[in-house]
Amino acid sequence: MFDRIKDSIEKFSSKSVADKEAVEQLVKDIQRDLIQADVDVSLVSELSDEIREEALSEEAPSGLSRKEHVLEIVYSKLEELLGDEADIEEKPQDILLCGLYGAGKTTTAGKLADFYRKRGFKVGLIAADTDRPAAYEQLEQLSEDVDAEFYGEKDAEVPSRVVENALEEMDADVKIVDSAGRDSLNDQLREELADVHAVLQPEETYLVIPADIGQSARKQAEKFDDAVGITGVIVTKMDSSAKGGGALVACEHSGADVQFIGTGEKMQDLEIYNPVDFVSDMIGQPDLESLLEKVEELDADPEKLLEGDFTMEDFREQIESVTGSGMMDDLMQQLPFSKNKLPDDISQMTEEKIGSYGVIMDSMTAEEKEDPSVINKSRTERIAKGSGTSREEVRELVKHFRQTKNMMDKFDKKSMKRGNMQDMLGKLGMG
Ligand SMILES: Nc1nc2c(ncn2[C@@H]2O[C@H](COP(=O)(O)OP(=O)(O)O)[C@@H](O)[C@H]2O)c(=O)[nH]1
Ligand SMILES: [Mg+2]
Repeated sequence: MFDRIKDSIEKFSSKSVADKEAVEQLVKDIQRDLIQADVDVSLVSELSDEIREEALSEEAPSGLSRKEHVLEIVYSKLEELLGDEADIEEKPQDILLCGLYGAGKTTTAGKLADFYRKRGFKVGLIAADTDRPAAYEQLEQLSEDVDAEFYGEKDAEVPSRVVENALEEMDADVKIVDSAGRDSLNDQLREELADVHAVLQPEETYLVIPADIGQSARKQAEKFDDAVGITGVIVTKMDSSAKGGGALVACEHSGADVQFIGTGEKMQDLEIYNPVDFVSDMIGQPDLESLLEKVEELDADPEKLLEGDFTMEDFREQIESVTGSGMMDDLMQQLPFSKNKLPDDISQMTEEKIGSYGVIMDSMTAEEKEDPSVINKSRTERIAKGSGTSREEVRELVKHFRQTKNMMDKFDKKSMKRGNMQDMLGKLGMG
């Protein structure tokens, strides 16, 4: 899907120097590639600005070459653009699939059945497409192929009634409902889906979208969300469209996360959405591996990589030293930033919160405290477990840290680092 970007990155990698001209060329190439993949122009322009700014203004950390530094920036920006990794729960659940004609709903129903059956669940497929005569047979056949229980009623007219009966008849851990599509989301479809939803009360309502609609996936996701309340999107036909990238980005930016992608017509052609995989592909595995290895080596000696940077430990010192003293409040008043750029009022933090932050930090590795940007979904999970807190709390801490770091970066880092607030207050004429 992102073959073009891969080529552009290869072209950049093969240059002897990563000078301004090379960076500009890379940004231009990636821009063109993303627009060809039908990614929203304003998002593309934002991303190019960010890459350009960071790659040209930041010094490469010692130990990384300039080229490696640029690649790392590109890598993280693309990952950001592609949104979050899916969070698929492997537990008993009811799933409703909805979408327009030909989106791949029925095929995906079969794929999901296969996915959960392989993970040890008893799976049932329910044919609630009463609109198309052949829909019943298609799903029945797929059920056989993937070894799932099947429920359908030939010549049924009311989908919600079929689902009602299926729920009584079926003994499955994971029940997947295949619904009817239309050419567009009209009132009839809206009503039909709402009725099915009310009867099934599914844990997951996935909108199935074909990759070839590109960035218009965003509008569609918003419309279906209004109509039935979707919990995620499955983008199909990623194997056969050049606009898949645009569709993924559009969904992720509509607030509806992509959960799975369909990559072919066969039952096993379903993947959990993971942007890191895509980006790894783009950067080229060997390059990326050597880059990450290098970063890891540097991590062993954090002084070298992040000299002078504001770390999680500094953050801890700081909240412990200034909260409750009223100092932070005074300071905030003096800062030349708009209100919305400020961290959620640090001075209001309670002892309790400081305590829980401390416990969370204790569950982080040295690497994570040095550079919290490595804290991905699975690390968040581990830290939450280890500290007996929730993922939300861990995320909140990381966010809080980031906001503070952004603010601190604008000050003399060294004086902040020593926790010497007096220094800073002095500079502001308050000491
Ligand atoms: N290449 C490819 N084809 C797919 C994929 N998913 C579905 N299809 C094809 O798209 C067509 C419509 O699929 P179907 O499941 O019947 O769509 P529905 O109308 O939404 O139920 C069929 O020919 C499928 O084989 C996919 O991920 N890749
Ligand atoms: Mg169908």
